[in-house]
Amino acid sequence: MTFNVEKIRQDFPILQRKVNGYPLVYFDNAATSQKPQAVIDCMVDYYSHYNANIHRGVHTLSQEATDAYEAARRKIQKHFQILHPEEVIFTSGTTHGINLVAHGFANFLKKGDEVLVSALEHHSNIVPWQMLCEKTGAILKVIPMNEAGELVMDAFEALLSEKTQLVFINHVSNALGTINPIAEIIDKAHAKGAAVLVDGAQSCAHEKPNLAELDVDFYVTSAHKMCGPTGVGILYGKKQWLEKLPPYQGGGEMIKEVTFEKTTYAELPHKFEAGTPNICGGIAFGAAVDYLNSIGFDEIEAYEKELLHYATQELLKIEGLKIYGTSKKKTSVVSFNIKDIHPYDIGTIVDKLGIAVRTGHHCAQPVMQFYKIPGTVRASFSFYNTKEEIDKLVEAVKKAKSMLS
Ligand code: C6P
Repeated sequence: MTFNVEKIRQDFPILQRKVNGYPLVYFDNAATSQKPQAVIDCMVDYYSHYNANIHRGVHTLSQEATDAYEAARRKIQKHFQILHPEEVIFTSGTTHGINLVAHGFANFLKKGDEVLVSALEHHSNIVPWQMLCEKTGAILKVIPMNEAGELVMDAFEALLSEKTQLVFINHVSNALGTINPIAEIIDKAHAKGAAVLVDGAQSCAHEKPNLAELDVDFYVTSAHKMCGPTGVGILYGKKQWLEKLPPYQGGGEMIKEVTFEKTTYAELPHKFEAGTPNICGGIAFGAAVDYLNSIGFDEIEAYEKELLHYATQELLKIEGLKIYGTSKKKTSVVSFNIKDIHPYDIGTIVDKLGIAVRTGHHCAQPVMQFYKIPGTVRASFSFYNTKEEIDKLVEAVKKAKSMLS
């Protein structure tokens, strides 16, 4: 398919709306992506025609819903190039997946063991591990970053040792857009016998990872970052890890047999899927994956690179504007500030002109502490954005600057 942004924009009904009297310019894609009609239709179809609980009923609706949910699991398995469908655990999102693994690792860690986190992480990939360390006496060490917002790989190698049990790292920094060298990190961690968890929340909308080839131990992401609904995501884990990890929650669906004396657990993936899941969300996640693949990840990557280049070039023409995160390897995120102006004020003024950006620490306070700033203005672009929209952002930021200086 040739990339036709105007045609693609028609797939997203929300892009037709106005905000404060101006056509919506949605540049908060790193927080959550917009949803194409195909995903919305899929959800309406589920609730209109075959809403039922799954894996439980012999009746037709339950069977249809179960089949659609399991078909979505296989679709997602194929998309992320995962070897076995039972290695795909449906979760409520990235945060849930990380907490599930951190909870399980309490069984494996002992006092003095080390776990490595990167300086670029979202709070979701910091706090659960701190809680784990408090519980087990393991030590959390931090892979530092440099001024460009890249990880210092020599320091990473120096931190790795036989004591390292686990490395957790995002593929892409949500605050800066830096793409981390995860293949290299996985290889080096494995050479020391450490397992690796990759947080794919910020990369999954921009590229298609090959998890089998990466040989990663755990991978987590959220559907809502990649045109799917909120409240659903996946945890991928290598079968041998998932079999070793204890269940995270107890309840219906995750059991083989329950007596008051003892409960035995269901096989994968159900062992980790207690309770009624987000059935509609899981099915719609499958529809989102289909949608993105129909556009094509090569096309998405190439187009977003153009947007990033253009936005960087045009924003830097504004005097006093500084971009945080200047790695050559970035997704389409521009995090910036203007000298002496609070990011919140810029965000508020551009919103009055219909432009949605995120302002603040982006749930990555350590990144802000590194730069000694309270936060940034973050514009994050998707394949349905245009250069004309970037021009509007540049004009709006200039206006904000003149009003606030
Ligand atoms: N980042 C952002 O504006 P959940 O909320 O579980 O779907 O995803 C959490 C999460 C974990 N890791 C990374 C790298 C993320 O970017 C996010 C979510 C959003 O940057 C909302 S805070």
